[in-house]
Amino acid sequence: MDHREPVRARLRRWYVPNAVYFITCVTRDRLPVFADAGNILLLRDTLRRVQGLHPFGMRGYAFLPDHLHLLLFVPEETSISALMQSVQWNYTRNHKRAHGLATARLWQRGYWDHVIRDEDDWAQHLNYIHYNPVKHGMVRRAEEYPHTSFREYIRRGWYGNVELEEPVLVLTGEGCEP
Ligand code: NI
Repeated sequence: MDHREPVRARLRRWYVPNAVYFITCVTRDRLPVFADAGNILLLRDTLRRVQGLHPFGMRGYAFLPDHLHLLLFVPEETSISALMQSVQWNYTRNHKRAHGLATARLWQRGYWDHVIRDEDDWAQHLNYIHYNPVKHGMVRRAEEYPHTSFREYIRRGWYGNVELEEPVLVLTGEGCEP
């Protein structure tokens, strides 16, 4: 499958209120926008600001150089597509401002989403997110990568002392691979 066309590959999109979404979005032409720690700070700031416009709960994240994985609680009043459009649009605006660019096309169009079905599905996707930097060869152990929610989970004791290993269940479906 072509990972660059996650949205067009899906003909229909539906909206589930009060749901947790696993989201993957990819930079345009795999540009390593988030290899720059300053851009990751800008992204974190953008996400916080967008939260004021389209309320959501951040449940997990991995910011990789050329794509993002997010686990988001989306309350009834928020539309996931409006939320993700806002994240991409506002990040681009902030990025242009920060780097003094007149134009910037930073995102591959759209994003891929999956509605979390149950607790097992939740755990599987959360582990997938936290293990992702290892999967992509960025680090050897999940805790070595600073731009995921893994350390916060550890700090809060939500993982106990268990070392994160590669998830046993492999995610299938479009858009998971990035
Ligand atoms: Ni990935």
